[in-house]
Amino acid sequence: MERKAEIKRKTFETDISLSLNIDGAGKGSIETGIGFFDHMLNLFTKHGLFNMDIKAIGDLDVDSHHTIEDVGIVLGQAISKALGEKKSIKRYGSSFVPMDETLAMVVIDLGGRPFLVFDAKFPSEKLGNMDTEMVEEFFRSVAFNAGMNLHIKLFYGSNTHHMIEGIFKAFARALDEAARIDSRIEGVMSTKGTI
Ligand SMILES: [Mn+2]
Repeated sequence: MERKAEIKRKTFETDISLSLNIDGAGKGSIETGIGFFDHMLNLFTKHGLFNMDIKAIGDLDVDSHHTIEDVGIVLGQAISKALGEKKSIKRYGSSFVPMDETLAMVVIDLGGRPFLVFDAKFPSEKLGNMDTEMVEEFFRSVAFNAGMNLHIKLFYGSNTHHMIEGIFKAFARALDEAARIDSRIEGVMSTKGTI
């Protein structure tokens, strides 16, 4: 059975519809009005082998902040809903992804304790109409709404586009691993019996 979720969220700042299939094939349609962010969410969908559609209309006349933060909230909620009871999932996932001169690492625990460690600094403040400081805010929204412990570290790099792309690909691969069903796992992956 495919693990799926659909979420709609509307505020005075943003109007977002998102559908996620954890057991997808890397296909989707992403429209947030922020070109570089769409590029990153498409990479996430492809490299995690998820299916994801997003339509987000946000107050981009203010800046990219609310739209990116709120897409993160909705994606986090969708991950949590799609995973459901988290029965037989591997729970932990990690990935290193190089992109030319840069190397990114992402480590995930889907154990239900939200936390973000974000260790990355970007030389450019903007890529198109996306504020690069919003990358950290996006992942904070995802982590806290998905109940995910998320550690992101960028070891080195110089091109901001490569650096952020490496992070999103590593995030996709780590999440794909953590969410993967392992038939050897009876119930949930915890000696406590609950995650
Ligand atoms: Mn690119």
